[in-house]
Amino acid sequence: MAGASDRGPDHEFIVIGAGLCGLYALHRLLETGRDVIALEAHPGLGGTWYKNRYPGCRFDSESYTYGYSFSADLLQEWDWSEHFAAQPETLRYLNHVADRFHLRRHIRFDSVVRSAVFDDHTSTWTLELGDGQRLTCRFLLTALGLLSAPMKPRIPGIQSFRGVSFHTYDWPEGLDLTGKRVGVIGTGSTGVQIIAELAGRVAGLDVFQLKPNWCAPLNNSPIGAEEMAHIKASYDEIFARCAETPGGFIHGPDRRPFHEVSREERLALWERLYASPGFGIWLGNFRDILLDEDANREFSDFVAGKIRERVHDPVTAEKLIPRDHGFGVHRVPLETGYYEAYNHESVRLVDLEETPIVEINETGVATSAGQFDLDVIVYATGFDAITGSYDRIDFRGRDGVKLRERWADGPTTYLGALIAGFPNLVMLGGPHSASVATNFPRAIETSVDWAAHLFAHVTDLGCNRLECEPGAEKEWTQHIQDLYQRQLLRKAKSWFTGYNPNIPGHDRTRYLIYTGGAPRYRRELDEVAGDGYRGLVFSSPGEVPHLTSTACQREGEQRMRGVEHD
Ligand code: NA7
Repeated sequence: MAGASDRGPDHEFIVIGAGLCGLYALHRLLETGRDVIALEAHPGLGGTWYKNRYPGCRFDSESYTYGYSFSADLLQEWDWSEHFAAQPETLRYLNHVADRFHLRRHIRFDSVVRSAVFDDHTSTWTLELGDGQRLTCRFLLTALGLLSAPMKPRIPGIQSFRGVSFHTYDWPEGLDLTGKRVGVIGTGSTGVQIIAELAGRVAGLDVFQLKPNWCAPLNNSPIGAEEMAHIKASYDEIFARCAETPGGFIHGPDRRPFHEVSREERLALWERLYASPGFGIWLGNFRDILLDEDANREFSDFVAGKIRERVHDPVTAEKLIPRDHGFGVHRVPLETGYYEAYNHESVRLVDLEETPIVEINETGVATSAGQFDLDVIVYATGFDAITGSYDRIDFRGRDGVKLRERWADGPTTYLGALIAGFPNLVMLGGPHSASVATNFPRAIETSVDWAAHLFAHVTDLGCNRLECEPGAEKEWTQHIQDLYQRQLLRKAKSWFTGYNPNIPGHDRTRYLIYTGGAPRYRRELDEVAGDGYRGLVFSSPGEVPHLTSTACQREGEQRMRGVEHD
């Protein structure tokens, strides 16, 4: 495939995606006078918040920790209405940001990227869009989202259903469920939010549960004018707090050794956390709960007790208590009235471990226990997490190497940002970065800022090509795997470990996320930058790219040293 024309590439930078991360990348690069556009697959911006429009969709990050931190004016002019805002408000916020910083005219909507091919001779990327158009750029940035490749289950007869059916990512606009018999398949964070919202509001709700998750109360509430004014006056402290916690939230772990704290004290803390807003129960709990089997079991028993208190029917309550993993080992869905949903007469829990789905037919779902006739089937079955959105684009690096094939057994990266053999491609919030297990905006600001500094360095050197060394990628990928070994989550079968029952080959651990915590991740990025971008090679087109030090890099460094000495 041809690369850039003699005039050079169409753009210096292309960002794929105009969600939370892509918007910030666009802003950051425009601010420094770069030539950049963003390509967005959908007709509107917002990514996750554009696509997830199901009833009950909302944050479980505190709203005021979720906004961008880069502009004091923006922080002061935006009011959040709830501690955990619902999707429409977040989407309004992102549109406000796009307008406020004049980003919209740099975004090309309805632009699905089908392939991205690197041309070794010109050091450019050529992108082919869904409509056949081609665009070239020097540097390609991916802001594809973590959960943007929806997965429906592989169930016989799924096409034959004559009612309305869809994945939660494609909730039909204006769908009225009044008087309908609805089936929800899947009880992850999404299913849990939908089930709580629909219970008692539809004629019948059948929940098809493969395995239960440990859920905990969101404890949401409105933010009044006075409280919002206080939040606005405290943003410096709020972001400083987020910067010091592993998850980038206001909740940080209690590092007291679990076994040295009395049972009474533990229970008092847990009661308080259960009644408190947000992820405190997961991320503000004893750190040992995520590391030590005994501590985890004791806390899981506490939460099981809460489920038994909240669900009236004891048989249903037992079915809602996970047996295969402890609390916090999977991503914890936060809920508002989820367990009480099962106290409605019109809600039935179908335990698929006991009575598996046999087929989907014209009128509904057939399990080994019988037929469930439905008007609507909602597939809340999750995503091909993190790498799925990469697999859906045909990325080809040096020598035509296909990323999809390189990553067949799991991703290999350097710093969660670079891939050996894929020059001039920088992933923002990609696999192996901290953004996956962190309050997303806090993490992507780190990734985007780091990339912006990297590009400034490339310009200062006078080079226009960057690439990571295979050895650096190997080391980082091993580091990611080692970090998992300390945590109980290494045993989990959830999207945190790349497990997905609907994707062939994803039935074993794939190491997808940086589990060392956001502060450590930032330190590691800073150290690499401080070391003159250790593990990266900078060059110009025409130079042999796999030398550890190229003429361009040597001359640039000498020049920069000269500048420093002047
Ligand atoms: P998740 O958390 O991946 O949940 C998917 C759910 O669907 C989960 O309960 C799965 O059960 C279930 N599932 C998957 N395949 C099937 C089949 N074939 N049959 C029945 N049930 C199935 O996705 P969500 O959309 O809920 O949440 C994604 C993230 O969005 C969330 O973590 C937040 O960060 C935002 P399993 O757990 O595998 O037993």
